[in-house]
Amino acid sequence: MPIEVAYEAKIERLSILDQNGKLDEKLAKDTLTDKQVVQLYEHFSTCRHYDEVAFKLQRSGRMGTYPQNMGQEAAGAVALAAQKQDWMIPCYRENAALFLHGLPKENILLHWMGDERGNEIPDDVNMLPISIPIGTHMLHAAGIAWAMKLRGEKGVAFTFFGDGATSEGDFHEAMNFAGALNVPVVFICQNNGWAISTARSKQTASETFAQKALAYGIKTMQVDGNDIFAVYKAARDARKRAVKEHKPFFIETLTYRLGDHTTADDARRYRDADELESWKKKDPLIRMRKYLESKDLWNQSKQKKLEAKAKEDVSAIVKRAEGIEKPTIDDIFDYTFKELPIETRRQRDTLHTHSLGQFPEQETLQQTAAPAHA
Ligand SMILES: Cc1ncc(C[n+]2csc(CCOP(=O)(O)OP(=O)(O)O)c2C)c(N)n1
Ligand SMILES: [Mg+2]
Repeated sequence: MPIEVAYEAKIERLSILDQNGKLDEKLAKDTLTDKQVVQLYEHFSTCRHYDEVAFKLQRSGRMGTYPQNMGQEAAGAVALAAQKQDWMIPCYRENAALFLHGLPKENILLHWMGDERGNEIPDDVNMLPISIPIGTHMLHAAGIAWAMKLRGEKGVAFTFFGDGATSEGDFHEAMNFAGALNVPVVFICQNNGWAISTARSKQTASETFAQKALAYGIKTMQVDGNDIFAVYKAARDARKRAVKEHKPFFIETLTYRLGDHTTADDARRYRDADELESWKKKDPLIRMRKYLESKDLWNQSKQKKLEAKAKEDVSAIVKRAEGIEKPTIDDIFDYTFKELPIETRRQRDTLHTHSLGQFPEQETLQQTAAPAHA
């Protein structure tokens, strides 16, 4: 028997708008309209300001940890490719896409303020709450896509995760499931170069993250993740294919985390300053602005207006998040058990009359005890 080639593959990388704001007109054909680019620029700029404000809220003790999205806003273009019936199953660095798909902007602040109500998704928005465990939500995405396929619905599940998530078992399980069962899920791997302090070079020996999809029979490509045209086109085409053929698709976006991992991190301790500087030049917002200015669609006065509006909008969002009625401590009891066990009922009933850690009087115990037959 001769030696035959059992499998050969190539991974394409798509780039349409370069870092100088220059557009490849041919590839950009039938993608985003000027109006959409302006809308996205305004939206992403507002998200960038939101990010800065969230950082300050944490620093001033008004919020818990927060993971800045700065530099990765272009992934939000996925939401323009998505339809209302599609699902978003996110990680924690996709604010721009989630807001576009209908998540109220105060929800993310509430989440990081430790308020569970930040995870309440409006009924008419197909989205799961942000996932802090990395990779686990990819299985939920594959399951949602499978359900849509079984029900004959024309929807797609878009799920976002990072380069670090690809080292989790859940990543492989979700990919295997999606490939073997042919379900309409679009995997978006945001390769931002780092998983906290683990550099991409230490994460995997694989030349690309995209090629991991091939092992599961899933078509795949890389895109410039800071290029809205490339992100949009890849997501739109993946969606079309997913709906038509019920097939998954994998997109690796090449992007960069311009901030620290979270407010609990200091990336200067492990990251090269030159690397950061080189990626600042590839910032998605800078190239969008250059592009819009080159087409006379943007100028300094519009920029000023936008900055003022973003300030106003974000401060209203913070006001809404901080102004929400505080939960009472009774909520722990009212929403954890369907029927309170006797011990817990005792704790609830004595909560308002005793300081924490004190045992109630014996009479109180007897008063609150349930009948023996209950
Ligand atoms: C299952 C699980 N293991 C470990 C962690 C701790 N952890 C939080 S973020 C992170 C790195 C994630 O890196 P990546 O997937 O590249 O996403 P990025 O933060 O860069 O957006 C890790 C290991 C976690 N959240 N979940
Ligand atoms: Mg990462």
